[in-house]
Amino acid sequence: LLTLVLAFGILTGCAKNEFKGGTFTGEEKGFSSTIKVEVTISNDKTIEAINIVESAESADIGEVALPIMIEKVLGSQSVDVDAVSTATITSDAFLVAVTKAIESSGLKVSDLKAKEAGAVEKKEETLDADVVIIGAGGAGMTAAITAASEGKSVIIIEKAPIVGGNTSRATGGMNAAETKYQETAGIEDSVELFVEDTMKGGYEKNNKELVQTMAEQSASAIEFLDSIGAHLSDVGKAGGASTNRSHRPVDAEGKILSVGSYLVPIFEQAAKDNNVTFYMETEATEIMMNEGAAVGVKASSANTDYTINAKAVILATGGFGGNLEMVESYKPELKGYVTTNASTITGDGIKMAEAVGANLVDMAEIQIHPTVVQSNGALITESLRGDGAILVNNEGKRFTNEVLTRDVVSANIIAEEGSAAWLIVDQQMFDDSNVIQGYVNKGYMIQGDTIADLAKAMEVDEATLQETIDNWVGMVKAGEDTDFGRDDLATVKYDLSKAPYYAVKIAPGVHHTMGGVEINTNTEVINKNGEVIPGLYAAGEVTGGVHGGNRLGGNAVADIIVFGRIAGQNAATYVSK
Ligand code: FAD
Ligand code: MEZ
Repeated sequence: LLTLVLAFGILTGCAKNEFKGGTFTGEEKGFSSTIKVEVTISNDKTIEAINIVESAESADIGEVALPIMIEKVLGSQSVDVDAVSTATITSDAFLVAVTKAIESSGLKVSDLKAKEAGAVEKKEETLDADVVIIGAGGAGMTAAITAASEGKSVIIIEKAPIVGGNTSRATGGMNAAETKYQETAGIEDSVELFVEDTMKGGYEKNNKELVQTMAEQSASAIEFLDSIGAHLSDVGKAGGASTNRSHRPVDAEGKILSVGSYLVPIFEQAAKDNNVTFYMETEATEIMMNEGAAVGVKASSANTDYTINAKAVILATGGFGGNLEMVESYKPELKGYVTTNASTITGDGIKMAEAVGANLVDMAEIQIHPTVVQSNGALITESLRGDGAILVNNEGKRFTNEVLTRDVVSANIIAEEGSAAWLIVDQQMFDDSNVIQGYVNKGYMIQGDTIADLAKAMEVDEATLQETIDNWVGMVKAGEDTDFGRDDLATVKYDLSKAPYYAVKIAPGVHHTMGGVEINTNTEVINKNGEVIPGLYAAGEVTGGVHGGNRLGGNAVADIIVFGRIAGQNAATYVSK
């Protein structure tokens, strides 16, 4: 949830033909930070230099804010400049995000330099904890809260400048069955049905015991979230689910919120309240072993090399969807795809675990998500389709059941002309969703006062789009999708009958890495001989097996909370022995 206040201004005193950027501030719910940036742009619209005047706290803020600022620059100024200055970027993670943001906005980057680290002499420091956790995403922080609330001393190491990882990006919701929120809404569901849907969605390649554990403990995971002040009270539909089980937060006015940016500040606060110690911008490089058991972690920050002695280690580093080289090495056909992932999600935990003998499973099972903005990898949440948004092709016609599993919807989009499609929502959906309002504010969606206006903006045939939407409204009213057999039209939340309309052009992008470190239902890491590696636990996207050949939307947040709790609990028990 990012609200940006742009305070943009051309710096005065520049020589003629020289342009320098301006400053802006960003504010994010739960914490705030300020970034001040000077940008130098040459007359061929190459960014010659970026000077971060004040250090950025958040790579994500940079990813969103910088393109907006650059757009303002290029939109409000004829850029006939020829100035070069040296860039000073204070954080490598931020540099990566900024570079990605600039490139995705269609500009060239010619001279970005990371601050020279040369002069800093590194210290060495030894730390001790009962449990050390690598990665402050959803799985890591859930494990931390759980182990710390058992009275254990917990250190969590995070290589990014902010907590949250991919969890901060999670949008649509968290799957859970037999919850009090489903009961209140009169939704019938069961653990068995949740298991069945997940196994079917994963082509039965999933580790069924892990799936059973996730489904059985999903309702208590929702209770756990309630206990720390996170209430996922609205229940929507995700692709491949037989019923509504995607739990999501709403604001005081009942508007739907993104699940991840809602949860992460609550996790962070709960962890701090339980005396968990965070080491930020600190990268774990090695799991320390003694006589076959994990006994700590080596890690490094800009000025310190750490040896962290611990009685148990929990890996929670996420997957490798932000490392497109690694993605390509396991699945060459994904070369050239954009990614929805944060740039820090690079498979480090998988590599560290493999180095100490862990078995890896399902590494080639990598998911593409159907609805991704191609200029920057921004995900357009599947929950919009679950709520009633439709997909149309370049002719303005529907071509798929929108709530099939995401691998199938992706394949159906790829089969269309241009391998892309449009997702359409109406004013009612816009009014009820902070998420959609965010997409419009970020410039992802175009608007039309009427269907004809929207068709013009999309450059599709007006009569065809009109017919598609009229037909859809009629089918929702009748409760039956006679075109593509979508089976939820009797209960779908919105019918697309209220103008104005909004559309976003999308195509598939790399989204989730289903493979990773093998674990058992206690989250203990398994070695290549099928034995437990004592003291080593893993939870979340770093693991493999839960999602098999295709993850269902909403199942990753269930995975990280359920297995994060199990990892925290079992690590605490192990260190007490
Ligand atoms: P992450 O949250 O990715 O956290 C891993 C952390 O480890 C990161 O902070 C990273 O910086 C850190 N780290 C990595 N390597 C190191 C190292 N060497 N040293 C120190 N720290 C390290 N799933 C759903 O169920 N529902 C959704 O609605 C949903 N929406 C999504 C939307 C987007 C755009 C994306 C990308 C994913 C979405 N997912 C969703 C998937 C889900 O968000 C992730 O699978 C899940 O959050 C992963 O959580 P995690 O804790 O395992 O890892
Ligand atoms: O589980 C997911 O990845 C998910 C629901 C994403 C989304 O479309 O919101």
